[in-house]
Amino acid sequence: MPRSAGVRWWPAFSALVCLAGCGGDLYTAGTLRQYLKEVVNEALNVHCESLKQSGGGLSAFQCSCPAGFKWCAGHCYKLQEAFMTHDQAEASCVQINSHLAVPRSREENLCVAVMASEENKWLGINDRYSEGLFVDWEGRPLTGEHFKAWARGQPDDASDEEDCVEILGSKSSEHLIYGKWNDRKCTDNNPSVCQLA
Ligand SMILES: [Ca+2]
Ligand SMILES: [Ca+2]
Repeated sequence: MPRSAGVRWWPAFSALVCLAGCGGDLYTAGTLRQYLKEVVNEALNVHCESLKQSGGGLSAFQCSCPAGFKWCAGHCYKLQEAFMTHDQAEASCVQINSHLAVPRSREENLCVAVMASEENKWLGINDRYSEGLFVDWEGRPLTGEHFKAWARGQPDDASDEEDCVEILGSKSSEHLIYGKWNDRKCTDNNPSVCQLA
């Protein structure tokens, strides 16, 4: 990537990541949320265009996603607006050669959060098989060093029946914060986000 492209893109994105990680309460402001969404999209589009114009090789290729998917922070994501159970959502992702999204950094979490920002969305994380041991869709444990974004007091396995993880939208009750994670009953219905590897 030419130096000029990196200089133009990185400071803006870094600032947004800081907002995402350090100012959780700011998420509750609808205007800021919309601003974040627009600026993130603009910054990523500029970054990708720069790579493509400079013949950025593998990096430019990674900016290209299949139809319906959107590139963000190195991955391709697709919003599934239909409300489905966790199992139905994962099966729907598999049909388009993807899986439910598993954010592994603040940047990736922000990418998922800004899609359909008002709704809670299923992630590819669950503790169905061993209570309290959260694993990704492939069964790999989210170890201590794995990025996590639990809302305050979560996961709480409410009524001993919450084993699937959602990322919270702005419709969440006030003690839960936009962009944070909550464990929820797997048979509840949510939109969801698919992610290509
Ligand atoms: Ca549980
Ligand atoms: Ca919960």
